[in-house]
Amino acid sequence: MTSAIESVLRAPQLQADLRRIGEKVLNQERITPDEGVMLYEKADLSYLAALANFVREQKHGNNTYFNRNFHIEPTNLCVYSCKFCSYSRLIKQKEEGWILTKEQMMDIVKSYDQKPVTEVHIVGGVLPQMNLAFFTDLLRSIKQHRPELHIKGFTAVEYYYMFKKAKVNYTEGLQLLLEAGLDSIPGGGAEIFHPDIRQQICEDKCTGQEWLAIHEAAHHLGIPSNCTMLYGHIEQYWHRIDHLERLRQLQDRTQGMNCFIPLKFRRENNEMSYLNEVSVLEDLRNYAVSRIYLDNIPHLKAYWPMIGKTTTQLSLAFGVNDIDGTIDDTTKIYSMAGAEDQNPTMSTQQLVALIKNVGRRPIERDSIFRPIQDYSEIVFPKNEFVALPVIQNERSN
Ligand code: V47
Ligand code: SF4
Repeated sequence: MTSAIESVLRAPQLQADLRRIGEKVLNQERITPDEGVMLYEKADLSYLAALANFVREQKHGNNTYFNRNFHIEPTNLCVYSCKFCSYSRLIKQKEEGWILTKEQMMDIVKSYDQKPVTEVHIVGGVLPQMNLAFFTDLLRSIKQHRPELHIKGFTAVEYYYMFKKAKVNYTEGLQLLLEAGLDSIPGGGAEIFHPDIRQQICEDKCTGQEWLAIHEAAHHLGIPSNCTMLYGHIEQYWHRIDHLERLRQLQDRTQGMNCFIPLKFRRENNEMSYLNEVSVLEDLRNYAVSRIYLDNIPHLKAYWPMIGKTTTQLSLAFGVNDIDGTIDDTTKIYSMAGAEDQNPTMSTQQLVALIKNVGRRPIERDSIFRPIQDYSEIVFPKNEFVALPVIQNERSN
């Protein structure tokens, strides 16, 4: 039987340079930066889908992952002034924001005591009082209260600021947080690494090189991380490829990144509201090229609170194999920036249905992508969570 990729490669009208790229993908060879740009600029969406889906199925078959998580956003005030961020305007405009105390954050953790969540994702604005000592204390308290809860905490931007203030180097700072209970690092703060764009959209926070160096230091300490790219604003395709190339090179050195998450620029309530948002077709194109280009990063995530549930379903045909988690209405980053879902939350049952409805296999995973439960054969009783035996020691890749 001919696979989808083999049939698109045989299409007589396919341009020779695009066919060569497709053959490379079929042979599992790496594509070059110029070929990456060419895919963005010239390839049909259907061609990209065939190539990206091939890569996705080589890596993960039909498996589509999600987890059960909640967020803590310690503050929505920030000393930095990223133009795309709906948080940063708050300090300038002296609007009311929130700053949570450690006790308030522990109350959020405790409110999940009876719930089967596996991960807390901590990310927020940057403030001087939220320093290294404050966060090591918070992590210790979370681990004391619920040792098995995975803490995915703080972007490289937050680390850069807190380590500088504490006068420690990246390794020393990360080591202190690791000892306090940090388990992994989320992918935020990467935006677009290229200085020409970074200067225009977020000039005062850490550089692309500093972001990459912090993740590299974490990987050397055995702390895994994710990575992101903020796309669909003033960047051009070659800036996106430059970004993906820097991530691919880091991953070649360390193999420390689990997952890449493209983040679509949303325009409400920020200083870049004059821009239009890119279309769903562009979102899908971007997922596909990312999947093809990042041959060494195992997982590609569609973050559903940002792009919405329908595009998330579509993305599963364009290379995506992970859709993040239940979230439980605990993040405000995207609802403040104009995402459709103002109160993002999905039950396990809804996540499973979203995946099954497009013919994929729903698997609950832990934070480092080890399978916990295969939901493909599970029928949910109405409005009930079913506790089931877990998959033992099986890795997803
Ligand atoms: O770095 C801020 C982005 C990021 C906007 O690692 C915006 O699993 C679009 O990194 N439009 C933080 N994006 C969130 C983040 C993240 C999210 C989900 C999962 C993971 C993970 C990480 O949010 C920031 C910035 O790139 N952001 N404002 C905006 N208007
Ligand atoms: Fe601060 Fe992060 Fe927003 Fe930039 S993106 S202003 S660093 S919260």
